[in-house]
Amino acid sequence: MTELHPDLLLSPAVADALARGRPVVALESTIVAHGMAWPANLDTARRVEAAVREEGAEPATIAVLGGRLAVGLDDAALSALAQAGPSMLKLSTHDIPYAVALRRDGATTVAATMRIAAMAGIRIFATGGIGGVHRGAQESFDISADITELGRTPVAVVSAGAKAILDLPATLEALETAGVPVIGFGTDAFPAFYSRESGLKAPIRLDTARDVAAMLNAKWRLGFPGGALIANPIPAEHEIAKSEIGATIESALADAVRQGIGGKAVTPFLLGRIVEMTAGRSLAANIALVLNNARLGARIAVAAAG
Ligand code: PSU
Ligand code: MN
Repeated sequence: MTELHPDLLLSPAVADALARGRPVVALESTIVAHGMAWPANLDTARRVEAAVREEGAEPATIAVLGGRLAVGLDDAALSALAQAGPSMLKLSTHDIPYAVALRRDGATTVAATMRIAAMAGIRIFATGGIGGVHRGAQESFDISADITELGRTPVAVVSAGAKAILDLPATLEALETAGVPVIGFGTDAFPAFYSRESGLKAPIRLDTARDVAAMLNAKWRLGFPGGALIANPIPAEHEIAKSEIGATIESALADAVRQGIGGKAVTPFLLGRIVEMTAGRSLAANIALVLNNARLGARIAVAAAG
C-alpha cells in the first residue's frame, strides 16, 4: 500500500478495507452538519452508513477533526458532528489548510470530501446533491467549488443530480467545460434532486454499476484528471414533481435575496427554508435519495473492486 499522508487519520475499519483492496465509499459531513437538522441528520447518517455496508462496502464519512483529515468516523464522532450542526465550520477545499493549521473541527463539502477521499485512495463518494452554478451567477459569480473539484480530483460522485435551487442548464455547461462526465443512471433525463426530471437531458446514460465502473476505469486509465458525476434519480415513490416544488424553490430564493444571505450560507439557508415550507416532505425526499445514492455508490465500488 502507498504511504498515507501524515495529516490523514483513518479509522481502523477504513484502513483495513483499503489495505485489503475492499470497496470503500466516501460520505460527506456538510450534509450532516448543515444539510439536515438534528436529530434526523444523525439518524440519516447512521442509515446511510448501514446501507453502504449492506451492499458490501465500507463507509468512510469524512470530516476535519482537531485539524486531522478524518476518514471514517466512529459513532461518537458522528453523533458529535450531528449534534453540533450548523455551529460546525463548513469547509470547502480552500478552507482545509486553515482548519488543519489551527486544529479546528469542520464539516466537509463535496469539494473538500473529494479532495480528502483522493488523498486516502478512495475513488467513489455518495451524497445527496452537489453544489453548482447558482441562479444569478452572472452577477454574484457564485459557482460552487464542487464543480472545480470534479474537474481535477479523481473521485466519482453519486448524487441525485443537482437541486433546482441552482441554474441547472448552467451547471451542466460548467461540468462540461470542466471535463466532467455526467451520467444519468438508468435514465435519459438529468434528475433535479427532489424530482426525477429537470427537463434537461443527461449527457450520457448508463444502466448498470458495472458499466459505470468500466467508464470510470477508462477515464482514469487514460490519465484524464478529475472525477465524474453519477446522477441517480430519486426513487419514484418519494419524488416531489417539478411542478409541485418549483414555487417553493422560487419563494426560498426570494427569501434569501430579501435577507441578504450570501456566500457559503446560501445552500444551507435554502435547504432549511424548503424543509419548513414543505412541512418536512422535502426532508423525507432528501433522506430517501441519499440512501438510494449510498446503495448505488456501494454497488459501483464493489463492481470497481471486483
Ligand atoms: N446539496 C444538498 N445538500 C447539501 C449540500 C448540497 O442537497 O448538504 C452541501 C454539500 O456539502 C455541497 C455544498 O458540497 O452544500 C455546496 O455548498 P456551496 O454551494 O456553498 O458550494
Ligand atoms: Mn457558493
